[in-house]
Amino acid sequence: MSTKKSPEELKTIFQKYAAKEGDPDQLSKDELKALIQAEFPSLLTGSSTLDDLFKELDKNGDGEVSFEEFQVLVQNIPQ
Ligand SMILES: [Ca+2]
Ligand SMILES: [Ca+2]
Repeated sequence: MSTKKSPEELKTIFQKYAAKEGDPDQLSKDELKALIQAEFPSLLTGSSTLDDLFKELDKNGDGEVSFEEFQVLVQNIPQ
């Protein structure tokens, strides 16, 4: 199963999960967790934990992941 998604699909996925609580344009850690578990479970195999991923993604350290920050994750998914 390929995890490759088009930019439009990614935006749709991001918005679906980001809108669950708080700022609809930002993923909280809980929202990121739900997104990853449902859409990219392969990211949590091996040594990466959700905490590691979240820290890595939240480049500006505001405690939430924006769509720009989220795209970094997707580029790192092994195809
Ligand atoms: Ca949110
Ligand atoms: Ca951030």
